[in-house]
Amino acid sequence: VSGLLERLQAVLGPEHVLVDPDLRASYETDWTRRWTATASAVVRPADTSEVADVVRTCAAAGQPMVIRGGGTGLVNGSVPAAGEVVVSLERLRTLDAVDEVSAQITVGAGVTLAALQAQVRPLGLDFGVDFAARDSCTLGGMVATNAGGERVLRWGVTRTQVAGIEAVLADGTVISRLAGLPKDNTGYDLPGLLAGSEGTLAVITRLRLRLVPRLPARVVALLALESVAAAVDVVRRLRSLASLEAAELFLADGLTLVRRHTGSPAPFVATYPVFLLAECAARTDPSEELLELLEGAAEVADAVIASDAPGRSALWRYREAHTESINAEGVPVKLDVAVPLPRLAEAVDRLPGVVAAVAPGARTVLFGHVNEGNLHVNVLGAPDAAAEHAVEVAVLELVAGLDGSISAEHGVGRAKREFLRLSRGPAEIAAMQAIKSALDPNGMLNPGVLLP
Ligand code: 2HG
Ligand code: ZN
Repeated sequence: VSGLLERLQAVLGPEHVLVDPDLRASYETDWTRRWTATASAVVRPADTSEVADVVRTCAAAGQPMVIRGGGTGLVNGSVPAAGEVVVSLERLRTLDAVDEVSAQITVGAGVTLAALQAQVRPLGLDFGVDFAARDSCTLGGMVATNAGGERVLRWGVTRTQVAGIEAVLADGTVISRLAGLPKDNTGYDLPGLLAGSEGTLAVITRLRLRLVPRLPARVVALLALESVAAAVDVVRRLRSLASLEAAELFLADGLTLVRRHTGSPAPFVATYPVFLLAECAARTDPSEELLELLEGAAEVADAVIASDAPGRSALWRYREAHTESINAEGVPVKLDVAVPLPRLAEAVDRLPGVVAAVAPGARTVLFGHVNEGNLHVNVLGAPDAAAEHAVEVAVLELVAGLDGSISAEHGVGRAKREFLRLSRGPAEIAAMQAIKSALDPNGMLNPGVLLP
Protein backbone atom coordinates (compact mmCIF):
# COMPACT_ATOMS: atom_id res chain seq x y z
CA VAL A 1 0.00 0.00 0.00
CA SER A 2 2.76 2.50 0.80
CA GLY A 3 4.08 2.50 -2.77
CA LEU A 4 0.54 3.12 -3.98
CA LEU A 5 0.05 6.03 -1.56
CA GLU A 6 3.24 7.63 -2.82
CA ARG A 7 2.06 7.31 -6.40
CA LEU A 8 -1.34 8.83 -5.48
CA GLN A 9 0.42 11.68 -3.67
CA ALA A 10 2.52 12.32 -6.75
CA VAL A 11 -0.66 12.51 -8.85
CA LEU A 12 -2.83 14.65 -6.53
CA GLY A 13 -0.43 16.38 -4.17
CA PRO A 14 -0.02 15.11 -0.59
CA GLU A 15 -2.81 17.36 0.77
CA HIS A 16 -5.38 15.43 -1.25
CA VAL A 17 -4.37 11.97 -0.06
CA LEU A 18 -5.76 11.68 3.47
CA VAL A 19 -4.30 8.91 5.61
CA ASP A 20 -4.67 10.41 9.10
CA PRO A 21 -7.54 8.57 10.89
CA ASP A 22 -9.12 11.85 12.10
CA LEU A 23 -9.19 13.25 8.57
CA ARG A 24 -10.52 9.99 7.14
CA ALA A 25 -13.26 9.48 9.72
CA SER A 26 -16.05 11.53 8.11
CA TYR A 27 -15.51 9.59 4.85
CA GLU A 28 -15.85 6.23 6.58
CA THR A 29 -19.56 6.33 7.34
CA ASP A 30 -22.83 7.60 5.84
CA TRP A 31 -25.92 9.42 7.16
CA THR A 32 -27.20 6.26 8.87
CA ARG A 33 -24.12 6.02 11.17
CA ARG A 34 -24.89 2.31 11.05
CA TRP A 35 -21.88 1.26 8.98
CA THR A 36 -18.24 2.21 9.36
CA ALA A 37 -14.98 0.62 8.32
CA THR A 38 -11.44 1.75 7.68
CA ALA A 39 -10.22 3.13 4.34
CA SER A 40 -6.57 2.78 3.29
CA ALA A 41 -6.76 6.41 2.25
CA VAL A 42 -9.20 9.06 1.08
CA VAL A 43 -8.25 10.75 -2.18
CA ARG A 44 -9.70 13.98 -3.50
CA PRO A 45 -9.06 14.42 -7.24
CA ALA A 46 -9.94 17.80 -8.75
CA ASP A 47 -11.24 16.89 -12.21
CA THR A 48 -11.95 14.08 -14.68
CA SER A 49 -8.33 13.68 -15.66
CA GLU A 50 -7.19 13.36 -12.03
CA VAL A 51 -9.99 10.83 -11.40
CA ALA A 52 -8.72 8.86 -14.40
CA ASP A 53 -5.16 9.00 -13.00
CA VAL A 54 -6.40 7.75 -9.60
CA VAL A 55 -8.42 4.91 -11.12
CA ARG A 56 -5.54 3.86 -13.38
CA THR A 57 -3.06 3.97 -10.50
CA CYS A 58 -5.29 1.98 -8.13
CA ALA A 59 -6.30 -0.52 -10.82
CA ALA A 60 -2.65 -1.16 -11.70
CA ALA A 61 -1.97 -1.93 -8.04
CA GLY A 62 -5.09 -4.13 -7.72
CA GLN A 63 -6.43 -1.67 -5.13
CA PRO A 64 -10.26 -1.54 -4.95
CA MET A 65 -12.00 1.84 -4.64
CA VAL A 66 -15.20 3.16 -3.08
CA ILE A 67 -16.70 6.17 -4.84
CA ARG A 68 -18.14 8.91 -2.66
CA GLY A 69 -20.33 11.97 -3.29
CA GLY A 70 -21.91 13.96 -0.45
CA GLY A 71 -22.03 11.05 1.98
CA THR A 72 -25.80 11.36 2.45
CA GLY A 73 -26.48 7.79 1.27
CA LEU A 74 -28.45 5.44 3.49
CA VAL A 75 -27.51 1.95 2.22
CA ASN A 76 -23.79 1.46 2.94
CA GLY A 77 -22.98 2.18 -0.70
CA SER A 78 -20.28 4.87 -0.27
CA VAL A 79 -18.57 3.54 2.87
CA PRO A 80 -15.41 1.41 2.77
CA ALA A 81 -15.83 -2.21 3.80
CA ALA A 82 -12.27 -3.45 4.03
CA GLY A 83 -9.41 -1.07 3.32
CA GLU A 84 -10.57 0.35 0.00
CA VAL A 85 -9.34 3.74 -1.20
CA VAL A 86 -12.24 6.20 -0.93
CA VAL A 87 -12.40 8.40 -4.02
CA SER A 88 -14.21 11.55 -2.93
CA LEU A 89 -15.59 13.67 -5.76
CA GLU A 90 -16.18 16.74 -3.58
CA ARG A 91 -13.67 18.90 -5.51
CA LEU A 92 -15.40 18.35 -8.88
CA ARG A 93 -17.47 21.46 -8.32
CA THR A 94 -17.50 23.25 -11.68
CA LEU A 95 -20.86 24.75 -12.58
CA ASP A 96 -20.95 25.85 -16.21
CA ALA A 97 -23.12 28.75 -17.34
CA VAL A 98 -26.72 27.71 -17.90
CA ASP A 99 -27.52 26.91 -21.53
CA GLU A 100 -30.85 28.73 -21.60
CA VAL A 101 -31.49 27.87 -25.23
CA SER A 102 -31.51 24.14 -24.47
CA ALA A 103 -32.57 24.49 -20.81
CA GLN A 104 -29.55 22.40 -19.78
CA ILE A 105 -26.44 22.79 -17.67
CA THR A 106 -23.15 20.91 -17.36
CA VAL A 107 -21.95 20.34 -13.79
CA GLY A 108 -19.17 18.51 -11.98
CA ALA A 109 -20.14 15.42 -9.99
CA GLY A 110 -19.34 17.15 -6.69
CA VAL A 111 -21.77 20.06 -7.10
CA THR A 112 -24.42 19.99 -4.38
CA LEU A 113 -28.10 20.05 -5.27
CA ALA A 114 -28.48 23.36 -3.38
CA ALA A 115 -25.62 24.94 -5.39
CA LEU A 116 -27.28 23.83 -8.64
CA GLN A 117 -30.62 25.29 -7.50
CA ALA A 118 -28.92 28.60 -6.61
CA GLN A 119 -27.33 28.74 -10.06
CA VAL A 120 -30.42 28.05 -12.16
CA ARG A 121 -33.37 29.51 -10.19
CA PRO A 122 -32.54 33.18 -10.83
CA LEU A 123 -32.93 32.38 -14.55
CA GLY A 124 -36.44 31.01 -14.11
CA LEU A 125 -35.25 27.42 -14.34
CA ASP A 126 -35.08 24.59 -11.81
CA PHE A 127 -33.80 21.05 -11.38
CA GLY A 128 -36.64 18.50 -11.40
CA VAL A 129 -35.43 16.49 -8.39
CA ASP A 130 -35.46 17.87 -4.84
CA PHE A 131 -35.30 16.43 -1.32
CA ALA A 132 -34.24 17.23 2.24
CA ALA A 133 -30.51 16.38 1.85
CA ARG A 134 -30.15 19.17 -0.77
CA ASP A 135 -27.40 21.11 1.06
CA SER A 136 -25.03 18.12 1.20
CA CYS A 137 -25.98 15.60 -1.50
CA THR A 138 -24.12 15.90 -4.80
CA LEU A 139 -25.28 15.50 -8.38
CA GLY A 140 -22.83 12.66 -9.04
CA GLY A 141 -24.24 10.66 -6.15
CA MET A 142 -27.80 11.53 -7.08
CA VAL A 143 -27.29 10.20 -10.60
CA ALA A 144 -25.26 7.17 -9.46
CA THR A 145 -28.14 6.19 -7.16
CA ASN A 146 -30.93 7.47 -9.45
CA ALA A 147 -32.32 9.45 -6.50
CA GLY A 148 -36.07 10.04 -6.27
CA GLY A 149 -37.38 12.60 -3.80
CA GLU A 150 -40.39 14.85 -3.53
CA ARG A 151 -41.06 16.00 -7.11
CA VAL A 152 -41.04 12.66 -8.92
CA LEU A 153 -44.77 12.70 -9.62
CA ARG A 154 -44.27 15.80 -11.76
CA TRP A 155 -40.76 15.55 -13.20
CA GLY A 156 -39.63 11.93 -12.81
CA VAL A 157 -36.58 10.41 -11.10
CA THR A 158 -33.00 11.64 -11.50
CA ARG A 159 -32.29 9.38 -14.51
CA THR A 160 -34.98 11.30 -16.41
CA GLN A 161 -33.03 14.55 -15.90
CA VAL A 162 -29.75 13.24 -17.34
CA ALA A 163 -28.95 14.42 -20.87
CA GLY A 164 -25.32 13.27 -20.89
CA ILE A 165 -22.49 11.92 -18.78
CA GLU A 166 -18.71 11.97 -18.55
CA ALA A 167 -17.29 9.03 -16.62
CA VAL A 168 -14.09 7.16 -15.93
CA LEU A 169 -14.23 3.42 -16.57
CA ALA A 170 -12.59 0.86 -14.28
CA ASP A 171 -9.37 0.81 -16.33
CA GLY A 172 -9.04 4.61 -16.28
CA THR A 173 -10.39 5.34 -19.76
CA VAL A 174 -12.84 8.22 -20.11
CA ILE A 175 -16.21 8.20 -21.87
CA SER A 176 -17.67 11.62 -22.54
CA ARG A 177 -21.10 12.38 -23.92
CA LEU A 178 -22.07 15.90 -22.92
CA ALA A 179 -23.68 17.42 -26.03
CA GLY A 180 -27.11 16.88 -24.49
CA LEU A 181 -28.95 15.86 -27.64
CA PRO A 182 -32.56 15.03 -26.71
CA LYS A 183 -32.72 12.71 -29.71
CA ASP A 184 -29.74 10.42 -30.17
CA ASN A 185 -30.52 6.84 -31.14
CA THR A 186 -27.03 5.54 -31.70
CA GLY A 187 -26.98 2.44 -29.56
CA TYR A 188 -26.86 1.55 -25.89
CA ASP A 189 -27.87 4.35 -23.55
CA LEU A 190 -24.71 4.46 -21.42
CA PRO A 191 -25.79 7.49 -19.33
CA GLY A 192 -29.06 5.70 -18.60
CA LEU A 193 -27.11 2.59 -17.59
CA LEU A 194 -24.74 4.48 -15.29
CA ALA A 195 -27.69 6.22 -13.63
CA GLY A 196 -28.59 3.90 -10.78
CA SER A 197 -25.47 1.73 -11.12
CA GLU A 198 -24.30 2.83 -7.64
CA GLY A 199 -20.68 3.39 -8.63
CA THR A 200 -20.20 -0.23 -9.67
CA LEU A 201 -19.62 0.36 -13.40
CA ALA A 202 -17.76 3.68 -13.71
CA VAL A 203 -16.97 6.88 -11.82
CA ILE A 204 -19.31 9.65 -12.97
CA THR A 205 -17.32 12.90 -13.12
CA ARG A 206 -19.49 15.37 -15.09
CA LEU A 207 -23.13 15.59 -16.03
CA ARG A 208 -25.26 17.31 -18.61
CA LEU A 209 -28.59 17.94 -16.88
CA ARG A 210 -32.03 18.90 -18.12
CA LEU A 211 -33.70 21.83 -16.41
CA VAL A 212 -37.41 22.47 -15.94
CA PRO A 213 -39.27 25.78 -15.64
CA ARG A 214 -39.16 27.35 -12.17
CA LEU A 215 -42.84 27.81 -11.47
CA PRO A 216 -43.22 30.92 -9.35
CA ALA A 217 -46.73 30.57 -7.91
CA ARG A 218 -46.94 27.86 -5.27
CA VAL A 219 -49.33 26.62 -2.64
CA VAL A 220 -48.88 23.94 0.00
CA ALA A 221 -51.77 22.20 1.76
CA LEU A 222 -51.35 20.03 4.82
CA LEU A 223 -54.40 17.78 5.06
CA ALA A 224 -55.57 15.82 8.10
CA LEU A 225 -57.15 12.48 7.21
CA GLU A 226 -58.58 9.44 8.94
CA SER A 227 -56.78 6.78 6.88
CA VAL A 228 -54.06 6.03 4.34
CA ALA A 229 -56.75 4.79 1.96
CA ALA A 230 -58.26 8.29 2.12
CA ALA A 231 -54.84 9.81 1.35
CA VAL A 232 -54.47 7.59 -1.71
CA ASP A 233 -57.91 8.55 -2.90
CA VAL A 234 -57.28 12.28 -2.41
CA VAL A 235 -54.03 11.94 -4.39
CA ARG A 236 -55.92 10.15 -7.18
CA ARG A 237 -58.15 13.21 -7.49
CA LEU A 238 -55.33 15.75 -6.99
CA ARG A 239 -53.62 14.28 -10.04
CA SER A 240 -56.31 15.90 -12.18
CA LEU A 241 -54.57 19.22 -11.40
CA ALA A 242 -51.76 19.81 -13.88
CA SER A 243 -50.12 21.96 -11.17
CA LEU A 244 -49.72 19.09 -8.69
CA GLU A 245 -46.02 18.72 -7.82
CA ALA A 246 -45.79 16.76 -4.56
CA ALA A 247 -47.94 14.46 -2.41
CA GLU A 248 -46.25 13.34 0.79
CA LEU A 249 -47.45 11.13 3.60
CA PHE A 250 -46.72 11.01 7.32
CA LEU A 251 -48.50 9.64 10.36
CA ALA A 252 -49.36 10.79 13.88
CA ASP A 253 -46.35 9.17 15.61
CA GLY A 254 -43.96 10.72 13.07
CA LEU A 255 -45.52 14.12 13.66
CA THR A 256 -45.08 13.75 17.43
CA LEU A 257 -41.44 12.84 16.96
CA VAL A 258 -40.80 15.75 14.58
CA ARG A 259 -42.49 18.21 16.93
CA ARG A 260 -40.43 16.97 19.88
CA HIS A 261 -37.23 17.41 17.91
CA THR A 262 -37.97 20.67 16.05
CA GLY A 263 -40.24 22.43 18.53
CA SER A 264 -42.74 23.10 15.72
CA PRO A 265 -46.29 23.86 16.91
CA ALA A 266 -49.15 21.41 16.36
CA PRO A 267 -50.56 22.00 12.86
CA PHE A 268 -54.13 21.17 13.96
CA VAL A 269 -56.12 21.59 17.18
CA ALA A 270 -57.42 18.02 17.08
CA THR A 271 -55.33 14.88 16.59
CA TYR A 272 -55.52 12.79 13.42
CA PRO A 273 -53.84 9.53 12.36
CA VAL A 274 -52.75 10.46 8.81
CA PHE A 275 -51.38 13.58 7.11
CA LEU A 276 -50.99 14.39 3.43
CA LEU A 277 -48.86 17.30 2.30
CA ALA A 278 -49.67 18.45 -1.24
CA GLU A 279 -47.90 21.15 -3.23
CA CYS A 280 -49.14 22.75 -6.43
CA ALA A 281 -46.99 25.00 -8.61
CA ALA A 282 -47.81 26.97 -11.75
CA ARG A 283 -47.15 30.26 -13.56
CA THR A 284 -50.24 31.79 -11.96
CA ASP A 285 -51.62 31.11 -8.48
CA PRO A 286 -52.89 27.51 -8.29
CA SER A 287 -54.57 28.08 -4.87
CA GLU A 288 -58.05 28.39 -6.24
CA GLU A 289 -58.05 25.14 -8.21
CA LEU A 290 -56.53 23.30 -5.26
CA LEU A 291 -59.09 24.68 -2.79
CA GLU A 292 -61.95 23.92 -5.13
CA LEU A 293 -60.82 20.31 -5.44
CA LEU A 294 -60.35 19.97 -1.68
CA GLU A 295 -63.82 21.36 -0.96
CA GLY A 296 -65.24 18.39 -2.82
CA ALA A 297 -63.10 15.91 -0.85
CA ALA A 298 -65.20 14.70 2.06
CA GLU A 299 -62.25 12.69 3.50
CA VAL A 300 -60.35 15.87 4.36
CA ALA A 301 -61.04 16.37 8.07
CA ASP A 302 -59.01 19.57 8.37
CA ALA A 303 -56.51 21.55 6.29
CA VAL A 304 -53.84 24.23 6.65
CA ILE A 305 -52.92 26.14 3.49
CA ALA A 306 -49.86 28.34 2.85
CA SER A 307 -48.81 30.17 -0.27
CA ASP A 308 -46.11 32.50 1.14
CA ALA A 309 -42.57 31.08 1.26
CA PRO A 310 -42.15 30.98 5.08
CA GLY A 311 -45.57 29.37 5.51
CA ARG A 312 -44.81 26.75 2.86
CA SER A 313 -41.48 25.84 4.40
CA ALA A 314 -43.03 25.58 7.87
CA LEU A 315 -45.45 22.98 6.49
CA TRP A 316 -42.71 21.14 4.57
CA ARG A 317 -40.65 21.01 7.78
CA TYR A 318 -43.16 18.55 9.31
CA ARG A 319 -42.37 16.16 6.50
CA GLU A 320 -38.70 16.85 5.77
CA ALA A 321 -37.60 16.81 9.43
CA HIS A 322 -38.55 13.14 9.78
CA THR A 323 -35.05 11.80 8.99
CA GLU A 324 -33.18 14.06 11.44
CA SER A 325 -35.84 13.62 14.15
CA ILE A 326 -35.63 9.83 13.91
CA ASN A 327 -31.81 10.01 13.97
CA ALA A 328 -32.00 12.09 17.14
CA GLU A 329 -33.66 9.13 18.90
CA GLY A 330 -31.11 6.49 17.91
CA VAL A 331 -29.66 4.59 14.96
CA PRO A 332 -32.67 3.19 13.07
CA VAL A 333 -32.99 0.30 10.68
CA LYS A 334 -33.84 2.21 7.49
CA LEU A 335 -35.72 0.61 4.63
CA ASP A 336 -37.07 2.35 1.58
CA VAL A 337 -39.69 0.34 -0.22
CA ALA A 338 -42.39 0.76 -2.83
CA VAL A 339 -45.63 -1.12 -3.34
CA PRO A 340 -48.23 -0.75 -6.09
CA LEU A 341 -50.38 2.22 -5.09
CA PRO A 342 -53.60 0.18 -4.68
CA ARG A 343 -51.76 -1.77 -1.93
CA LEU A 344 -50.19 1.17 -0.08
CA ALA A 345 -52.85 1.27 2.66
CA GLU A 346 -52.50 -2.48 3.22
CA ALA A 347 -48.71 -2.13 3.52
CA VAL A 348 -49.00 0.67 6.11
CA ASP A 349 -51.51 -1.43 7.98
CA ARG A 350 -49.40 -4.60 8.10
CA LEU A 351 -45.83 -3.28 8.45
CA PRO A 352 -45.86 -2.37 12.19
CA GLY A 353 -47.22 -5.83 12.99
CA VAL A 354 -44.53 -7.78 11.11
CA VAL A 355 -41.86 -5.62 12.76
CA ALA A 356 -43.32 -6.07 16.25
CA ALA A 357 -43.45 -9.85 15.72
CA VAL A 358 -39.68 -10.07 15.30
CA ALA A 359 -38.55 -7.09 17.42
CA PRO A 360 -40.94 -6.62 20.32
CA GLY A 361 -40.84 -3.11 21.71
CA ALA A 362 -39.29 -1.60 18.58
CA ARG A 363 -40.93 1.52 17.11
CA THR A 364 -41.86 1.63 13.42
CA VAL A 365 -42.07 5.11 11.88
CA LEU A 366 -43.59 5.24 8.39
CA PHE A 367 -43.67 8.14 5.95
CA GLY A 368 -43.11 8.61 2.26
CA HIS A 369 -44.11 9.68 -1.20
CA VAL A 370 -47.70 8.69 -1.86
CA ASN A 371 -47.94 8.74 -5.63
CA GLU A 372 -45.09 6.27 -6.10
CA GLY A 373 -46.32 3.97 -3.33
CA ASN A 374 -42.93 4.72 -1.73
CA LEU A 375 -42.72 4.16 2.03
CA HIS A 376 -39.78 4.95 4.28
CA VAL A 377 -39.72 2.34 7.02
CA ASN A 378 -37.62 3.46 9.98
CA VAL A 379 -37.41 1.08 12.93
CA LEU A 380 -36.00 2.37 16.23
CA GLY A 381 -35.07 0.25 19.21
CA ALA A 382 -34.48 -3.19 17.70
CA PRO A 383 -32.54 -4.79 20.60
CA ASP A 384 -29.56 -6.24 18.71
CA ALA A 385 -28.07 -7.01 15.30
CA ALA A 386 -30.02 -10.25 14.99
CA ALA A 387 -33.31 -8.41 15.61
CA GLU A 388 -32.30 -5.72 13.10
CA HIS A 389 -31.72 -8.38 10.49
CA ALA A 390 -35.02 -10.06 11.33
CA VAL A 391 -36.75 -6.69 10.84
CA GLU A 392 -35.16 -6.34 7.40
CA VAL A 393 -36.24 -9.83 6.40
CA ALA A 394 -39.81 -9.37 7.68
CA VAL A 395 -40.34 -5.98 6.02
CA LEU A 396 -38.75 -6.84 2.69
CA GLU A 397 -40.52 -10.20 2.38
CA LEU A 398 -43.85 -8.52 3.09
CA VAL A 399 -43.11 -5.92 0.44
CA ALA A 400 -42.03 -8.52 -2.12
CA GLY A 401 -45.25 -10.41 -1.41
CA LEU A 402 -47.18 -7.25 -2.32
CA ASP A 403 -45.32 -7.09 -5.70
CA GLY A 404 -43.26 -4.19 -4.37
CA SER A 405 -39.62 -3.14 -4.62
CA ILE A 406 -37.05 -3.54 -1.82
CA SER A 407 -35.59 -0.16 -2.79
CA ALA A 408 -37.68 2.64 -4.21
CA GLU A 409 -35.10 5.40 -4.13
CA HIS A 410 -32.09 4.91 -1.81
CA GLY A 411 -30.59 2.02 -3.78
CA VAL A 412 -29.27 -1.40 -2.79
CA GLY A 413 -25.74 -0.65 -1.59
CA ARG A 414 -24.32 -3.37 0.61
CA ALA A 415 -27.21 -3.02 3.04
CA LYS A 416 -29.78 -4.73 0.82
CA ARG A 417 -27.58 -6.79 -1.47
CA GLU A 418 -28.73 -10.10 0.04
CA PHE A 419 -32.34 -9.10 -0.63
CA LEU A 420 -31.89 -8.17 -4.29
CA ARG A 421 -33.33 -11.59 -5.23
CA LEU A 422 -36.67 -10.48 -3.73
CA SER A 423 -36.98 -7.78 -6.40
CA ARG A 424 -35.02 -9.22 -9.33
CA GLY A 425 -35.15 -12.72 -10.85
CA PRO A 426 -32.08 -14.94 -11.38
CA ALA A 427 -31.92 -14.12 -15.10
CA GLU A 428 -31.95 -10.39 -14.40
CA ILE A 429 -29.27 -10.69 -11.74
CA ALA A 430 -27.14 -12.77 -14.13
CA ALA A 431 -27.55 -10.09 -16.82
CA MET A 432 -26.49 -7.40 -14.34
CA GLN A 433 -23.50 -9.50 -13.32
CA ALA A 434 -22.50 -9.89 -16.97
CA ILE A 435 -22.54 -6.12 -17.41
CA LYS A 436 -20.45 -5.68 -14.25
CA SER A 437 -17.89 -8.25 -15.42
CA ALA A 438 -17.65 -6.63 -18.84
CA LEU A 439 -17.04 -3.12 -17.50
CA ASP A 440 -15.15 -3.90 -14.29
CA PRO A 441 -13.70 -7.40 -14.71
CA ASN A 442 -11.39 -7.14 -11.70
CA GLY A 443 -14.00 -5.74 -9.33
CA MET A 444 -12.16 -2.48 -8.64
CA LEU A 445 -15.20 -0.17 -8.29
CA ASN A 446 -17.44 -0.32 -5.20
CA PRO A 447 -16.83 -4.01 -4.49
CA GLY A 448 -19.70 -5.66 -2.64
CA VAL A 449 -22.18 -2.93 -3.56
CA LEU A 450 -25.42 -3.87 -5.34
CA LEU A 451 -24.49 -7.32 -6.62
CA PRO A 452 -24.07 -10.44 -4.48
C1 2HG B 1 -36.92 11.32 2.36
O1 2HG B 1 -37.87 11.06 1.62
C2 2HG B 1 -35.64 10.58 2.16
O2 2HG B 1 -36.96 12.22 3.20
C3 2HG B 1 -35.10 9.96 3.46
O3 2HG B 1 -35.78 9.61 1.17
C4 2HG B 1 -35.99 8.91 4.04
O4 2HG B 1 -34.78 8.94 6.11
C5 2HG B 1 -35.51 8.30 5.36
O5 2HG B 1 -35.87 7.14 5.65
ZN1 ZN C 1 -37.68 9.67 0.17
